[in-house]
Amino acid sequence: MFYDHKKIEKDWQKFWEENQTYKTTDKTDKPKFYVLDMFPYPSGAGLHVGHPLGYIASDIYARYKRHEGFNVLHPIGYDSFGLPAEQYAIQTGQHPAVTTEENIARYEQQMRKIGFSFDWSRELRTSDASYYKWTQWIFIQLFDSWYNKSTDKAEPISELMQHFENEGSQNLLAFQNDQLNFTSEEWKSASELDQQNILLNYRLAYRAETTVNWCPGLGTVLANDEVKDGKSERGSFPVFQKKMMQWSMRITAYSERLLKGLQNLDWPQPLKDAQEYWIGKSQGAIVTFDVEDSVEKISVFTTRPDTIFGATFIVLAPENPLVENLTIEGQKEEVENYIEQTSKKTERDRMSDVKNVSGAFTGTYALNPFTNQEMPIYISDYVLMGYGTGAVMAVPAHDERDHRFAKKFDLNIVNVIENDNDIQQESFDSKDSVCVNSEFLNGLKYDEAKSLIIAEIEKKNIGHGTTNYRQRDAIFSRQRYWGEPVPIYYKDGMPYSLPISALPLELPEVEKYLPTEDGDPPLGNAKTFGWDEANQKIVSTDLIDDENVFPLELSTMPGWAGSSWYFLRYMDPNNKEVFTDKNLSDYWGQVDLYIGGSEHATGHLLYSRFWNMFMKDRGYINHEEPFKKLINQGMILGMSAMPIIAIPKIHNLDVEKFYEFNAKNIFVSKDLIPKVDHEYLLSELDINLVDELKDLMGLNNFSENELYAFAFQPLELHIPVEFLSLSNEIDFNKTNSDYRLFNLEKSCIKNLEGKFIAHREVEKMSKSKYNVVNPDDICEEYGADCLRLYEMFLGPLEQSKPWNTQGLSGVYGFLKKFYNLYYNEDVLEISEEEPTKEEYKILHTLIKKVVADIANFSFNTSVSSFMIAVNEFQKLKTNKRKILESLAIVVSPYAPHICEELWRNLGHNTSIEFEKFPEFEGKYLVEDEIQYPVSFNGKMKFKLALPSDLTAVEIEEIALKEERVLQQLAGNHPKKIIIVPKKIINIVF
Ligand code: ANZ
Repeated sequence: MFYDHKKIEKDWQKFWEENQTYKTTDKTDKPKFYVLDMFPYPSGAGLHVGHPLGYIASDIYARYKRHEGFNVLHPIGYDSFGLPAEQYAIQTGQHPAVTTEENIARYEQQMRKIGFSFDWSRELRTSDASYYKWTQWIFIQLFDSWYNKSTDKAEPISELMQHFENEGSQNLLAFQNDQLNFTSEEWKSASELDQQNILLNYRLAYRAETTVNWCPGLGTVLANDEVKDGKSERGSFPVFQKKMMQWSMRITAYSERLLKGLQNLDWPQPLKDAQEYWIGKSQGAIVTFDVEDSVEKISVFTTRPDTIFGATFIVLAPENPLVENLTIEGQKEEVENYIEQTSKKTERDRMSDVKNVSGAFTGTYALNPFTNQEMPIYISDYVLMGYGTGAVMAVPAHDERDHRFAKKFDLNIVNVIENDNDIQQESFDSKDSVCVNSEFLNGLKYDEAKSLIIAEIEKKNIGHGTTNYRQRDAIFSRQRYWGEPVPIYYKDGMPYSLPISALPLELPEVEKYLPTEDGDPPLGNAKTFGWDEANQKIVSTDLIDDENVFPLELSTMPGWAGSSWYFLRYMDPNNKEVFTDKNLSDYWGQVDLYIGGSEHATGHLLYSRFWNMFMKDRGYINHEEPFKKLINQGMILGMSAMPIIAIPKIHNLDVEKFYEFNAKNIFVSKDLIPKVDHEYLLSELDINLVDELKDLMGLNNFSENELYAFAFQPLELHIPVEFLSLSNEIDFNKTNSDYRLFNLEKSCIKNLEGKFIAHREVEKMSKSKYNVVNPDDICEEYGADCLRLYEMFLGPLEQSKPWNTQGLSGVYGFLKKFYNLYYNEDVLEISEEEPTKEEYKILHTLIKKVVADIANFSFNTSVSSFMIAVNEFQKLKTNKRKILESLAIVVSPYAPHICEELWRNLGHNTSIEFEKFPEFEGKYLVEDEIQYPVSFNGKMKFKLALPSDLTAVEIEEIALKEERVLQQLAGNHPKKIIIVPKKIINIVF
């Protein structure tokens, strides 16, 4: 029977849509299971075959869980705010909403073609006002909360105000920007503005001055990874470190919980390690140093207080506010120059540039409280302002960076730890080292010395033990258009949140998506973006008078805002009253399985854990961690195609020069390379071309032999993979119509059959490498079921693997064979007979394997098991209903369309999706016959089939009557018979 994948898939996709087969209900007695994919950013390029890899895996899992009787939530949506649509808008004037809409339509169409069992009725888009209304609502909750260290959770800001009212800042343990001290009276008599200022110090969403990468050329703040060598990656504009008022999220309040929570998550270890490293917990001490002839004091954070006897100088971050007061007149110029010079470097550059130490001397000295030695105070950019206190006590004998600095500036190096002389902090081994050079600590080991010295520091009242985290608060504002407006307005410069009733604060229309002439973000161009406080509505920007109508926040939220809580919205996506009904978030709870890329390790996955914990603190949901189990799918790599170029190997002539002279390229068909010799090339080369080459390169003085020595290598001139046949032959009809490759054919030396074979190389799949394979084409030619099976078949889910279109035909062949098991020629032929033991054995071997594979996310090995089983059934001409029905269910999570079709052909009129997954029965795998190898004097002569449940005595009895045994014995008497039941028969005579 012809396997008409196109018709079958179209029919079933229509059926699923019309019948809402995958619509999830919330009212059921079934246990729940939540399978989530990281939702895509709908880019203009559409999906390539690499994108659905994780979606196929999660879809198989979701379908399997439905067969197992779970109520499965398997939704999809779009992370649809973001930069590419905005950049496109800047270039073309096209509204980002329009581009986004078009891209989403394309994504949806592509995904529907692959037959995912998403509940499309729950689809959400972060750029829809009905969604971002709740993102803004969460922002306001964060703005209205503070973190109480005593209860270890976020609490409403009203409770903090109550505390201030009752006892001022006394007895308050909170996460805050600055340590504030005031009484209840002071609070009560403070002006409204002062009170708000105080509260801002505690809010979880707060505004503060932060050092950012400011790019005036682009008019925006850039993230660290958007800056390369002091310039913007896009446009190469200079980037400066600048202090700006920015919205931040107090994620640091959650550092310890984020760290602890990792222990109970079923996530890949490298991902947990990445989060742990990012959070970066360090235990140490804050120590305060007196400054000679000054009232100033310098606090440093150190993880190695045990080395304080070797602290010989102090280094401040160039931005440290102390620098100004501590710099003497004579050093001012040097210090200021240095500050100017380092302001161009990003923090990342500063941290990675460990070789080139630089700095400047302030001219003042601190005193080491333990040695009473003078410590010169320097500034250097290896000390960061945002970490610890922005100052270090430098111990050049035991810290590598301090050591380099001391060498450069000729400073004292005092060794205080034995066996720590390689000064590698990382290689510091607490077990072997002991303190030396100070009577106080001599002979002590690391841990003992550390506790002792911290106790001493505390006793001297010059510091205390402390824990520090590398993680910083997350900057939350972006000077961009295509993001969620921040629901804040300003009164006397102070931020106030909009009332909830005013949400959503819709993204206003603007004429230009660029910053305004005054340097305001693009929202500064909006004509209607003022807040009328009395009438509680958005009004014309012209009406802003700072009395009745106030300006709204002009920056928008970052990309991670919408993605930090979308998994909660899927539970109740259409609710207009709340972000999600509490009963529903209780029912669905954690995401049981989350599949997505490892690139989100420290961004999205940290932020969403933070928001989830916050929502729990405030009582909106009941679970602390959002994602119970997580899997990172690997990448599907592309097979790029490029021509092989012949490069003249002439002494004195380098390849660069060859191109500089604009010599014509000579490409050689790949299959010629092993055979090609200079003679051949010579005969193939157009003689004019040779002369031209010589001319161009001024090579007349070279002998022919020298000229025709060639090296061969692929040239980075990517040829679109769709221009190639399966045997990698380039179709010049296609290249000739591509402007980049217009002249390619003229420079090609083809093989004897007149073909030109390209070189293939594994690279990242990307539009820029012209190696992208579109899943639509595969669905068209081989079908979605084939694509799904093939993507799984490529290899273990977590690994990266190259795409190879050729492999599809094998899987397609399997599907045809599978389909035809149910047919005799063109007639569906199903027998109601009881299957044989052998048939049951094949089926149950398969069930066992597939169940174990799905549990281990080892989808690739299931596909080969399907192939083996179908081959075996085919050999047996199996057509028994009991086998074929189970087989269809077992294959259906992987290849749902074909299985639905077969299921219906078997006489069912409901979807196969909710059929119970066949249960594995071990009894079918028990061997009832054993093939015993029979050996004589140690040599195996033949095999004897015996029932598997015989005892040694019974086996011996039968064996000694066996004709072939008697023959071998040839009348001799056996001296010894060794029998191991189920294994061997060994006869010695
Ligand atoms: C003295 C010392 C001696 C240090 C020694 C290290 C080794 P982690 O583990 O990452 O927390 N440090 C403190 N604040 C800094 C800043 N703002 N910028 C750059 N470096 C800073 O690192 C903590 C250590 O890094 C601290 O301990 C301090 O140097 C330095 F043998 O103090 B140490």
